[in-house]
Amino acid sequence: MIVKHLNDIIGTENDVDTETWRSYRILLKKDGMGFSFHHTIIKAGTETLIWYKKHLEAVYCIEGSGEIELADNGKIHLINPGTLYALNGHEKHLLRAESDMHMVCVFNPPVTGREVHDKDGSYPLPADD
Ligand code: 9YT
Repeated sequence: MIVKHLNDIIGTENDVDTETWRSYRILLKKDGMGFSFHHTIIKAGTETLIWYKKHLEAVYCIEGSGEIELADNGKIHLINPGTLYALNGHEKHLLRAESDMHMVCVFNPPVTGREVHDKDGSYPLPADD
């Protein structure tokens, strides 16, 4: 059994801070669960282009508000506490935060640690996947 607290993650190598989001990576590939589990803060007033070509991600908002726009058709979905979106089609999208949005995120396959978006908004797969 694994037990962790957010306080065990903050300020460590599993606390990944970028211009538009900060991700506390609580469970990683090495934890052996088959997914990774993150608490992510999308920073207020930001827009992030994301396109997980090699991962599936589910995202559940627990605080804050914003929107997700699908790049293919311009469709916008509002996000507020209780909203879940699941990128089951590797959808390219723009994520905008009106206020700091706290999101619980699950990735399959799991991320390994320090991944940040490449120029397309994607994460690489580890060499053995
Ligand atoms: C919602 C989303 O994908 N935000 C970008 C960061 C990602 N959730 C992560 O690596 O934790």
